[in-house]
Amino acid sequence: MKIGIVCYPTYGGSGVVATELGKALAKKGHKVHFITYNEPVRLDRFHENIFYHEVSALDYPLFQFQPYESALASKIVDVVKFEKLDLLHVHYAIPHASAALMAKYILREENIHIPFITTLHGTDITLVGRDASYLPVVAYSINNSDGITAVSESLKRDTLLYFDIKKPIEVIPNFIDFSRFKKTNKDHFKKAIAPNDEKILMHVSNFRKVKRVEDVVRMFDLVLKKMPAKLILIGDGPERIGVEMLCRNLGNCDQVRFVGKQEAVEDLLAIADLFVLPSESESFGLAALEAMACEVPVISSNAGGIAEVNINGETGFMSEVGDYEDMAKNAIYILEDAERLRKFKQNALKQAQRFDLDVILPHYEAYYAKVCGNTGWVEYNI
Ligand code: GMT
Repeated sequence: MKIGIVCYPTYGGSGVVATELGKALAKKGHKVHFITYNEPVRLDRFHENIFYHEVSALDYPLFQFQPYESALASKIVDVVKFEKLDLLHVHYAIPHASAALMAKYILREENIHIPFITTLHGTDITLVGRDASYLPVVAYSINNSDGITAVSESLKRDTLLYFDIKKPIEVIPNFIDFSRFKKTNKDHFKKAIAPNDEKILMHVSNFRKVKRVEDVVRMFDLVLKKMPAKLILIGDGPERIGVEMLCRNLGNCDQVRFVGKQEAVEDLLAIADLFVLPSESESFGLAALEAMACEVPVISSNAGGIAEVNINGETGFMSEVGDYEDMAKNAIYILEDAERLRKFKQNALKQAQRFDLDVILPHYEAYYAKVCGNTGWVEYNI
């Protein structure tokens, strides 16, 4: 098939899922056209079946806000026509679904039919999309998508709760590429970070409020009172300064390391004993899945779709949002017994295998075929 993928090119769940999906589809012989305002960060090397089309929005002094949605819709029209795409797959509803819908309507005037699938990722529904400033457009463009997928059952429920959706939503969960995310020996990192064999706790996020990174630091502080430990915080974002201040106030800065955005997260996950994800809202929790693939158990909140990934008492533990004391208690329980920790690590890997890319990718391909009605794209099929 010739597939157009519209996504955010930045670090972050939806962009990562879209890019990894595109790369996997390209490997299977599909021609994948990324349509974004920057080259996606995970699109790091040349592949003969991957193409990149940059959306450039003309700036003009009149614009207080650049009309990106119009520029994107125009680019989609151009790429669909010129590259003769069979299908568009847009990730994160805002503003990608409405831009795709506008492009679809424009192309219809020229008798070109382009189906599009909208994949809902999380905050496009739970936080931003349901805000009155976007809701009518988001609801309309989801309802007029040719296919809708959500990354978890929980997100599907939330979508039906917040919007009047008239079409079926297919749940296709996030996936993991085990050729990249697996436990490897990084003893030299471990020695550098935890020279006295301290337990290593880890957190990866975009440091937005919804991630509750302060809870990570607070729970870690309680763990520290029971055993020697180190905390590695990966990522960057608006909350980072507040989190750094909290470490100073708690006096645990020597045990906490902020490493910023990292390309090779898997190299750091290889030395972690526990992953901490206390989010207030989380449609799936791809970061937790990446940790589990590297055999790292998860201490998390029970928000949203996390329960579909982290199995309470098996692959880690879940607590109520904000209950960092319970999170610390659970962390200590796992870490204080070597055999218990080993078992949790084993379970984490086993659970992650359910989300293997090779298992999930065929679901997307089958859904593409269903949405395209098995017509119109067969000639390009490999
Ligand atoms: O977590 C974020 O803030 C990034 C966000 C995104 O859309 O880029 O992630 C969302 O999509 C991921 C991939 O589907 C999910 O694994 C995350 O759980 C989800 N984040 C939230 O729901 C907060």
